[in-house]
Amino acid sequence: MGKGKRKGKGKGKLRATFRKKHESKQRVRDVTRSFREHDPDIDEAPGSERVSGKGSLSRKKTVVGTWVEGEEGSFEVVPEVDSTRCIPGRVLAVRGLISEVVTDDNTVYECATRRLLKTLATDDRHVVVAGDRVMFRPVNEREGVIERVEPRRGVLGRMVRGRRHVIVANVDRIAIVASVAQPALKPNLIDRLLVAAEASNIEPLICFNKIDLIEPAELQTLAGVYGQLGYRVFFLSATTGFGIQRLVAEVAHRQTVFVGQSGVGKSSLLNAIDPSLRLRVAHVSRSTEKGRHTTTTATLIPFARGGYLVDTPGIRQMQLWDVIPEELATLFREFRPYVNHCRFPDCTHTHELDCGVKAAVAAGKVDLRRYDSYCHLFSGD
Ligand SMILES: Nc1nc2c(ncn2[C@@H]2O[C@H](COP(=O)(O)OP(=O)(O)OP(=O)(O)O)[C@@H](O)[C@H]2O)c(=O)[nH]1
Ligand SMILES: [Mg+2]
Ligand SMILES: [Zn+2]
Repeated sequence: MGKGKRKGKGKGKLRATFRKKHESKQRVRDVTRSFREHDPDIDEAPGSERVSGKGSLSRKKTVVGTWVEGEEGSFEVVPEVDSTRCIPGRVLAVRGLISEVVTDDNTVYECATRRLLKTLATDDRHVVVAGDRVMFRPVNEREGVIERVEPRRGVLGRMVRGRRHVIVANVDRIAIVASVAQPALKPNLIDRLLVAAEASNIEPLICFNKIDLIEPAELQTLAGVYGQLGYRVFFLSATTGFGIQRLVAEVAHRQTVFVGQSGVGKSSLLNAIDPSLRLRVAHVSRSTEKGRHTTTTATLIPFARGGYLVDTPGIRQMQLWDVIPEELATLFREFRPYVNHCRFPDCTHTHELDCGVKAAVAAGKVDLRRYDSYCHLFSGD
């Protein structure tokens, strides 16, 4: 949404530049066309917008909205909507220009997005994301138009070719799924995802899946390190059902997103948690030991025991966003007691002399492998 520096809540106005309608790229799929039959101007809802200028390529409008606190204390404008015509809902999945929105009474609508929202958005591609809470205007029993996206909390995202990519919004748990074999365990990827969880203030659950493929004792050291840091660790097998009950108790009544490499068994775990889901799973190809991205878009799945489970496509690597190098050390929670012991206030804990973190590693107080992970992330690997 339109971001601003305004300090304080209340009414506000935002000037926005609008593309002229003939430039709109918004002509896909029948559902959009059917909206146009009902309402040929779906992108420009009347009422709170006034056309206040004319240009050959664009024009400006004054949008009346409310300034609200958004992510990390920034303020954004949430447009006013006609509440007599709109109902609240939650976005289950976004497929192209169409979002699947579920209402409180469990009716699912296929929704287009009002063009105003696209204009206010700082990044075109993520006007609406899975997990968003929205206000939408139904046009019939199964289609509607999203008029407003509420400010997000608990956003999981990553960088894709230098751009911010929101995977899912409004979650309160990140289940970091790793497989102990096939594909091989990658502890550095766990650390990377832990940093993402710490940065977005979402509680992580570390899930070691496919425990049936190894001797659990082989995992004690690694799991012990995470356990000592206060992270909750789960040994799981989607195949045998091992550990699943404990995970079920953890995700009930919560919004939990399952992330991890392709083929680690995210969809399989969701099927084990709720066998009625029957999500598609795929065989990991033997030659590459890589999955083939069976799941293609983040999807919220209402959980019978309350809350939502979010299945996501596998990630190959996770480029962090919004983490500046100086911040990284504080996202490794065990470094925090030592960063004040460095001789240089701007110590990066990599090459400097008299570094509190390196001293802690040498003294065995910080795990060496975790420190290596930090160095990899710091160098931008
Ligand atoms: N042995 C064993 N195999 C498992 C287990 N969990 C999943 N698998 C297998 O691992 C493969 C991949 O599982 P998926 O659930 O599709 O993996 P995913 O993480 O959802 O993969 P993407 O959707 O591509 O990201 C399938 O062949 C599953 O049968 C497990 O606990 N033990
Ligand atoms: Mg999957
Ligand atoms: Zn240092």
